[in-house]
Amino acid sequence: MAVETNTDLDRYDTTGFVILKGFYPDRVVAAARDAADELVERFAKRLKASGRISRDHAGASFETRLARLCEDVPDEAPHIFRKELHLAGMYDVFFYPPLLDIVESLMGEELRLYPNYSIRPKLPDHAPTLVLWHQDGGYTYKVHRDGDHSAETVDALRMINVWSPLVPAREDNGCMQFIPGTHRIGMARHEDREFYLEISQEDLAPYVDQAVSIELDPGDIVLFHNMLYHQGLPNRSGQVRWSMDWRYQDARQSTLRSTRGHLARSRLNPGEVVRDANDWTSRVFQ
Ligand SMILES: O=C(O)CCC(=O)C(=O)O
Repeated sequence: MAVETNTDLDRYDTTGFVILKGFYPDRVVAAARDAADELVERFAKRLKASGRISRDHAGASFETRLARLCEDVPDEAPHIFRKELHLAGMYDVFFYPPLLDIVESLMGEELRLYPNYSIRPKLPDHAPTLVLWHQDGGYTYKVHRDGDHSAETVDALRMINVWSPLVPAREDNGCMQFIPGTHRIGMARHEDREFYLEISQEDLAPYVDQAVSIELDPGDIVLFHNMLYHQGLPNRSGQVRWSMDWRYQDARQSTLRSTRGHLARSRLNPGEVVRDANDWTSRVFQ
């Protein structure tokens, strides 16, 4: 499979994505990894307290500890962390000024952190973390029916997704794959599978041979359009593929969900913008 290296922001409109290598300084990556570590520690403490595990694998590496813990309690394996992300270490990731500058240049100065921000531990060979071919808009249209919105309304959302790994992401451990240009072809039909939606074979087949793998290192980010066809490959390695994904939206639009997100930049409502890490940790997922 071709590994894509489009780093040209001017091609974002055409391809629907851009890779920015070495974007975050080491301190931001380290703080985000510490946040993820903290989530694992809380998970281990909860299992220990309930007597479901006898060993907390505290000496295991960041890349392996969660997998070791889950070997004993596979039914408890987390597939995503969302509400838990109001941690200081995540503030610099989501509200990093150079990132907001780029997003502002693409989408304007009213920016919301969309109420869909995640840390994903993709465990080895673990179906509940294997995200199938989809458009994010497919979930907004089919799953989040909080509003009575049409496919066209979803397509008109001005939104930019960001994905960044906390460990090197390669084809063998479940990197992302995109199909360039598919953000321009409108809403695909999405079918329900056991854990996720999947674009129907009829809508996927004409494009799937153009898929590219997005191999990234910690500190790299990829920005992509929320209507782009994308998937995460299976994790065939023995370690956890840790990653973060989040989205910004033009804050003048509705989220089309009952949750409102948090303002990242605004001239219209400056008092509501998340001010700093303390402000972020005092807020909740909404
Ligand atoms: O991380 C993955 O494997 C999938 C993430 C994804 O589909 C997304 O960020 O929209």
